[in-house]
Amino acid sequence: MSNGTITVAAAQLGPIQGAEPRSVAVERMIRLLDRAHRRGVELVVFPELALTTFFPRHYEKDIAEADHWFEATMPSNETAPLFDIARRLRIGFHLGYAEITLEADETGEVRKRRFNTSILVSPEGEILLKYRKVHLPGHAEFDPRRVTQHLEKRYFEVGNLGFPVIRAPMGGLGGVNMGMMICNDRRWPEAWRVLGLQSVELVMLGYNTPSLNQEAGGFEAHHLRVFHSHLTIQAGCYQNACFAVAAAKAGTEDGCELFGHSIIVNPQGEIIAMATTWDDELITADLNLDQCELGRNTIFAFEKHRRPEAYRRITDQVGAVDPPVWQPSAR
Ligand code: CDT
Repeated sequence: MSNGTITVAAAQLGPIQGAEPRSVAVERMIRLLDRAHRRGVELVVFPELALTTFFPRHYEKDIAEADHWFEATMPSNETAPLFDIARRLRIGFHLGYAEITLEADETGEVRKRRFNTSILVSPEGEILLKYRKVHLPGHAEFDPRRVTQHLEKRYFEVGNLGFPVIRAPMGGLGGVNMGMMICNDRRWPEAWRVLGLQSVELVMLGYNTPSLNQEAGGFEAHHLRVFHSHLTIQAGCYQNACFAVAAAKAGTEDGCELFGHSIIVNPQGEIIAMATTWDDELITADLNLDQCELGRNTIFAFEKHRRPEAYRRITDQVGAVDPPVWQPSAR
């Protein structure tokens, strides 16, 4: 049986400055959608927090002072034009944004909750799937040693929707198994495997990654930052026999450099398209979903080869423990 081919794009965004309103970003995204349409693209992936600057670099003592970066509804007045144009062009899209919601927490208390969220929107303009970022990097309090803050742990709660996958029509195809992760999630093989265990064929992910790792004291070379980003996406695709479309925010935002290098990867782990600018840029590829079959039916036929009884530490334990120390046998 043929699963068919879908034409996809990663719509990398150049920098969005803190002072720029949503309407500027939305206009740029509409231009990219238009360009995508002219190239026959059926599904466009926009980055993480695509509507604003990467605001977790800005500290607010009172978290509520940061609420203006968040969306309380989707679509909102400002994002409705994006939904309208996509619907008119019959293009599906993936969008990352900061979500604020009044929702019950695990104790049942209804309160303001904030998540780093992405959605998948159908060519008819319907939200097919929502994901809330699970792996939140950075720190919760102002860190005076850092030149630039990374306050995701301050502004967002850990996502509570797991790693969902949905099968839905997309482009000319009757059904594509689609899942999402956001930025730092791509570095965690557990996230990929949870998607793989739901037969994901296409993983969409957006990211904002600074060129400088301040936790490494500036000693991690720029080329390694890009290498590690690509390495994790390529490994995730290969080990789970799926495609990925990874769209970056790029360039210098509010004085902080983001490294871009958006890519599209096939189930062999090969990069089949890559952005070469640090600006708004559309990279496209035709994905033949039959290419997921080889890995899925041979080396990564999960049902034949996985041994979950040997993986219990993965769900039972969070941090690493020390191994037992070898003792020389008594003579
Ligand atoms: N947005 C995001 O998750 N960025 C992280 C940078 C971590 S540096 C504190 C990433 O993993 O790319």
